[in-house]
Amino acid sequence: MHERFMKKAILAAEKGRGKTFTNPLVGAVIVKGNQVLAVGAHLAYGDAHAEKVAIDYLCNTPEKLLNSTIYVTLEPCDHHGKQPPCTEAIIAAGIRQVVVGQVDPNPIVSGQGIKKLRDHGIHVLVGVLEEEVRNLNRHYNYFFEKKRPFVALKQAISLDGKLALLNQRTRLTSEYVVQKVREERANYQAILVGSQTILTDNPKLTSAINDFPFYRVILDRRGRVFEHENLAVFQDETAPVLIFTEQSEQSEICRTLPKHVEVIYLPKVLISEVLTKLGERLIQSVYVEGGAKIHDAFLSSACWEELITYVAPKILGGDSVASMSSSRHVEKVTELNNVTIQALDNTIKIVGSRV
Ligand code: AOF
Ligand code: ZN
Repeated sequence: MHERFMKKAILAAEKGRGKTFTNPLVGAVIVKGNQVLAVGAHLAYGDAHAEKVAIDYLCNTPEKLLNSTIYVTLEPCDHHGKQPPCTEAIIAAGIRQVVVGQVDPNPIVSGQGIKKLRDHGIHVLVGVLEEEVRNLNRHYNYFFEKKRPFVALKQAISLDGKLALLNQRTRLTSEYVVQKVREERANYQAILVGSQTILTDNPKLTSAINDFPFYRVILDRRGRVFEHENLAVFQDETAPVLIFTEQSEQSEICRTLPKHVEVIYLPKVLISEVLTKLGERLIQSVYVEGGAKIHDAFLSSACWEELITYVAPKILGGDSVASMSSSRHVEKVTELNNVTIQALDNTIKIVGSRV
């Protein structure tokens, strides 16, 4: 029975997908005598929390809330943020039982909400459909639990494991798959590429949905992109651009860069350092689009969780660019886990995790 109502809360939570960054997807369902009285969801960043939406739905018949049960996918908050604490709304409404999908790993909550409810004599049950509930906010959970952004590496390759012709923009997948990738980007808070990709492809790196904080990140040790002020990422101001470089002599160039571009100097552009800096900006997830050297750097750093590969029925051969290549010597095979395979148009999509 608990599972049935929690499933309904999960479905409600999905309504906010892509619109709540950096807040989680949350759904809530109020039940009394096995009957659903109200459903709520967190629909946009900064907006009302799911619990409050469901409670407010019954504002004209508050007596219905007395002795009811609220199912909520994430532990109710107990802090004053952009919204008032949901614990207080639950207590004031006279709700008798709270069924929670998962504890909120965000340190501003993490157990405080559950404690507050129990201190007020409310019965709290934790962990119903926990795995499904955790899947709603994979990146959010990862970020707060591991204290670094979730990283997915994405590549489109030919049948011979190549990425592109030498120094040429090379389209491997169909327009349909390109659109799917743009939609996939919308599940992440940042896209990351190397300077070679910027110089060869001149992409805008925008996502299909642009109404949430979204970053475009460029790793450019030698500061090569600064010599090309007409690049699409400089012209398109719809999302901030962060450029990581080892070139400290950028002050003159930085003055002439558009306002949406920020340069971050690191003595050495190490993947772990880059991720620390992105984490400090509360970026919970990064979609790494290559090219070959950037992917290889992530591979060797072990700072990644998922590899998404699109295999197109094309052959490049010759001196074309190999996927994930560098001069680094390797002696062991990296095997992926939890592999899923899907056919998209004439392309095969393979997703696997590092652990
Ligand atoms: C949400 N929606 O339905 C729930 C959240 O700044 P605030 O007040 O919006 O608080 C954001 C935090 O509140 C969020 O990171 C999470 O820890 C907690 N619960 N947040 O945006 C919700 N229940
Ligand atoms: Zn809340």
